[in-house]
Amino acid sequence: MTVAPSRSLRSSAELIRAEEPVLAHNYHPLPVVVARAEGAWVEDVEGRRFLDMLAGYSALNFGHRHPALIEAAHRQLDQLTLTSRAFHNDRLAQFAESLAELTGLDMVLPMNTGAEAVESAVKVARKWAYEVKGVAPDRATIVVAADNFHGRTTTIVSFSTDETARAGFGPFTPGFRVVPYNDLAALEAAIDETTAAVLIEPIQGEAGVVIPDDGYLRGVRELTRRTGCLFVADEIQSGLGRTGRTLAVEHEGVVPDVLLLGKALGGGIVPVSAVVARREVLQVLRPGEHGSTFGGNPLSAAVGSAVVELLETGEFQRRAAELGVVLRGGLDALVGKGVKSFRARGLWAGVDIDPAIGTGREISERLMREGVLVKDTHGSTIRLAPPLTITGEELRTALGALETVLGQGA
Ligand code: IF1
Repeated sequence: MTVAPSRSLRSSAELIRAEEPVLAHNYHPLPVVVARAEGAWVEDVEGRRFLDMLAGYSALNFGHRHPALIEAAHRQLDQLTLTSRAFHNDRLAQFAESLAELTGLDMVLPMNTGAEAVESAVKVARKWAYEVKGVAPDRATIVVAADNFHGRTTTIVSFSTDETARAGFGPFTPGFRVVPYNDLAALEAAIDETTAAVLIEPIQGEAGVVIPDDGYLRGVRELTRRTGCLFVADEIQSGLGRTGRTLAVEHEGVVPDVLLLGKALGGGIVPVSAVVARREVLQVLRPGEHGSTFGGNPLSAAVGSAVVELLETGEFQRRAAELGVVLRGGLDALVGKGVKSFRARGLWAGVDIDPAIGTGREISERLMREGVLVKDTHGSTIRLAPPLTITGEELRTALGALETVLGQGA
C-alpha cells in the first residue's frame, strides 16, 4: 500500500465524492475538505484559507497545532504511547495532580471521549448513591435538563429530549428524570430520596449556547447540597477557558461535586476526557469495576498535562474574556440587521439569524464562501466558538463576513 502523500493527489470534489459510498452518513459536512491548519486558520486541499469559528466544537481552544502541545505530543511519541492501566506509566500522576489542582477537586478518572466521561459519571453517581447515600439497589435516579446534550451513547440518548438523537435507538436506559433547564422549582420537585445526582451543562451548548439566569447554578449547588445528591457539571464544551474562566461554573462561584471535562483537554490532538470529583465520590470505584483501554494513556496524559499548563497561565481565559467583549459588541451591532438575538459568554455565542434570511445551514454555506467556517445548531441558530488564540483582527474579520452575509438578504 502506498504511503499517503503529504499533499492530496485528489481534489476536494473528488475526495467528497469518494467518501459517499464508503463513509457512514451520520454527518452532513459543509463542502470543504481541510488539509492543513494552524492557529485559527484552516486550509483546504486547493489551498483556500478559512477562519475556523467552530474550533472542533470547542476542542481546539488553543488553536490548531499549538506549538507547546505539538511539542509535548512529539516528545511523548518518541518515548511511550500506551501501556494500558494494567501497569503504571510515568505521565499519569502528574496529569491527575495538575488537573485536580486546576479544578479544585480531589480525584481524577481519566477517560477518552466526552460521552465516556458522562457514562462514567452516571455509573459512579449511581454507585455513590447505593454505597454512600443508601438508595435502594437499582432505584437510583438522575435528574437532567430538557434540551441537554451529553453525547451519543445509548444511555445518554435515553435522557435526551431531541427526537433526532433518540429515534430508532431504543430500548432506553431507565432511571432519568427530565426537568426544564433554568428552573429551580422544577428541579426541586424532581429530587427525592432516590436521586443520586443532578447532571447539567452550566451553559447548554448544542441547545444554542443557552445561558441560565444568574443564580441558577448557585441554586443547583444549594439544592443538591441540601437534598444530599451530587451536582454533576458537564463542562466538556463550556470548560477550559471558553467562557472567559477556567470553568463556566466559576461565573457563579460554584464548585460541583463532579466535573466532566473533555474536548480541549486533549489539545485538539488526542481524545482526552476526565471525571474530576470529590474523593468521597470517586473512591466508590474499586479495581476491576470500571476501565478503558486508552484511559490515562501516557500520550494523552502528556498532552493533557501540557493543556493544564497552558490554562494555569490564565492567558486563554483572559483572552476569551477580553475578546468576548469584541464578539458581543460585534453581534450587538448586527441585531436588527439579520440577527434576531444572541447569547454570548467569553468567546462563545449562539446567534439566532432571522429565518427570512436563511437557515443556519444556508448561512453557514454563505459564510464558507466568505472564508469563515461555522456550524449551525438548530433552525437558524449558528454557534460561534473560535480558538481562544484568535486575534482581535481575525475576530473582526469573521464578524465582517457575518455582516456581509446578512446583508445579502434571503
Ligand atoms: C457530535 C453537538 C456540540 C458536549 C457536551 C458531552 C459531549 C459533548 C456538553 C460528548 C459533545 C459534540 C459532539 C459532536 C458535536 C458536538 C456538539 F453538536 F453534538 F452537540 F459541541 F454541541 N457533553 N459535543 O457538547 O463528547 O463524546 O463527542 O467527545 O456528536 O456531532 P464526545
